[in-house]
Amino acid sequence: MNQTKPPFSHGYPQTPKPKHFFLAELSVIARYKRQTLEITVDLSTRSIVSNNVYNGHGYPILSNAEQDRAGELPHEYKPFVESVRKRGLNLSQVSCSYFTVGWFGEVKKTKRTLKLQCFYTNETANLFVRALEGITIVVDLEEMKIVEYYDRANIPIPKADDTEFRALNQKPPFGPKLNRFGINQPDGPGFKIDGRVVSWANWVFHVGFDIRAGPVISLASIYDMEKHKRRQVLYRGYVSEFFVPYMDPTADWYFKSYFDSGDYGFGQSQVSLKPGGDCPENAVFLDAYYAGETGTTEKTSNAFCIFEKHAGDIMWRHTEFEVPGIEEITEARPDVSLIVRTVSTVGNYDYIIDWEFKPSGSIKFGVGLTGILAIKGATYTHVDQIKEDAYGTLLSDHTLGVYHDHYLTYHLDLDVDGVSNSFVKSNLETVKVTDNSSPRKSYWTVVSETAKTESDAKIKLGSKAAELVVVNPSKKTKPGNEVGYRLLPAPVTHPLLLTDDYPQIRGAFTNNDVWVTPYNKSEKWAGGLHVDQSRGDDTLAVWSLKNREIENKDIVLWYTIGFHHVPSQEDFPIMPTLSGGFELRPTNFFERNPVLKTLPPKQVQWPNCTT
Ligand SMILES: *[C@@H]1O[C@H](CO)[C@@H](O)[C@H](O)[C@H]1NC(C)=O
Ligand SMILES: *[C@@H]1O[C@H](CO)[C@@H](O)[C@H](O)[C@H]1NC(C)=O
Ligand SMILES: *[C@@H]1O[C@H](CO)[C@@H](O)[C@H](O)[C@H]1NC(C)=O
Ligand SMILES: [Cu+2]
Repeated sequence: MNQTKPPFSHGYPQTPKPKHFFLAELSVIARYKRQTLEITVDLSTRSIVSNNVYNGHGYPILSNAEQDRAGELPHEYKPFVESVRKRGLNLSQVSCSYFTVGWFGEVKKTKRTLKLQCFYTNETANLFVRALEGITIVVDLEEMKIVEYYDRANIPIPKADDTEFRALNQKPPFGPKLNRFGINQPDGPGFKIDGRVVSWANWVFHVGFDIRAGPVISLASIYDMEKHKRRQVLYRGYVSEFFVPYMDPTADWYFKSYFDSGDYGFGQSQVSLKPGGDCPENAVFLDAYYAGETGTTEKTSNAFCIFEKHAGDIMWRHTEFEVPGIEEITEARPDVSLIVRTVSTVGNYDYIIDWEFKPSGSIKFGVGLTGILAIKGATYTHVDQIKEDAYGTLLSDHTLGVYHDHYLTYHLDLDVDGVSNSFVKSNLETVKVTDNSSPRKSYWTVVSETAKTESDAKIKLGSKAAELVVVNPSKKTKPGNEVGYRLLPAPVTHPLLLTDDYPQIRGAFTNNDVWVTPYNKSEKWAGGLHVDQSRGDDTLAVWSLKNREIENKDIVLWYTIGFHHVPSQEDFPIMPTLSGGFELRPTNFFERNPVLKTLPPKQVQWPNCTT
């Protein structure tokens, strides 16, 4: 296998577009006659280069179409129809959703199955809050039929009152009232889109789409005004896996530990963005295309929005009183950034993924969680009735919001000013003053250490103060610092499951916050290539056991941002966005502040306005 990657394009889009970049070879994963095929197609000759039958554990992403078919099965299944009748419900108002089954220590190869959970939609569009608890339905996806069915309990179905989220079904009073807001860009948008290449301010990058990863940003480079050239930053970045384990070990819930990229396809789950709500009025939209179940073209229109964000923040400022002869100096510059936004709605949850480019050279990664909590029906109507572990927060009558986590593992193939990079841990260490040379007893200093192999770069944040920098050891600034980009992580969120618990074996790529691996074309998916029912034998945690050399090489930084989620009543019936994020920030990459010479903005003249 060819391990070298295509060259980075300088001056994109000034130089001709390298056409062979992504489309010389295509890899296809198909289910055919109950087998998983890994096919490589040469597009130039339109021929199949290789065709392997995959015999390991795990299955490919489920297609939307087969999930929908599975969800219809209970309506024709007599025992289920009977369960619905027994509960006094109207079958035509029952809707079943699909949940991957995971792996819990089975030794023999398991069938390709899916579990269904059904919900009641009478009087609400918020179907996920009205679960028919106690019913287990297992579907064999190859036979497309129900192969296991239990109806264990008759737990009250949470009521529909106060669960509606559509404006048209809300009753007054409305509020809080928010005044209208307009965006005026008298000079037009500051960015250009040429095909899928976006140029804005000093940045140029490519916006790609993948059925599994969702948005893929590649070939991001920044123009250096002093060096009069475009300098490369990121070869490719995307969310490699998205692990969501729930914390309820009971019969109907224990298996709920999803891998939203590998199970459902984070790109396949992308939804059309709504102008004005999802994206501001100055946004431009792009569509996404992927192959459907039978090779048909599936389109998600408005799957991306791109816009300049003027959030009222300060890019930099200073007030100076002390210059003799000058009364007071204040220089301030407003901040602007360029956002590429997508939303993936994976069942109940909506995930907002923002890529934010700043003229200062920073790339900020925004993650927003909103949508509907996973709700468990329960007998309780008050916390005083809860004597045992309820595995969640009681949000309303018969309504538990189950505890869970969200972990997004980003694949960040940085190419800082060139392909060969190193990973440097700059530890901040306390030094004791023992020789009475200073009135101080201590200070801290920076002790840098370059990671030689993968094991040097497995980082669990929080125990030590450290700067984590990807540097180019062969490129130095005038004062001699190695040019680099530093990771500014999110608040530390470590997995709390035991490492030998089955979901955590499959999600072992979250055991460290940071990993660094040598670039390998085959190591794209942190949870493995075939994740549905995987057994954790193809994860980032396994690959990196080889402990390969990573110094002065083409390296990939893997970073996991996590959220422990203890639901609260405000998250019900729909969650105000919970936001998190992290940043890649230039560190000795530029000779000085790259936005020093950004001029103060000109006053905008609003049309039909007098002051
Ligand atoms: C069941 O629900 C359907 C669809 O909402 C409705 O048309 C029908 O009248 C309902 N039947 C009963 C018995 O309530
Ligand atoms: C649907 O909801 C309405 C209002 O709560 C109720 O009167 C009706 O009985 C419900 N129908 C069924 C079949 O559950
Ligand atoms: C690349 O990754 C694949 C899959 O993990 C592995 O089999 C192969 O040995 C790797 N190659 C190198 C050079 O590490
Ligand atoms: Cu959550």
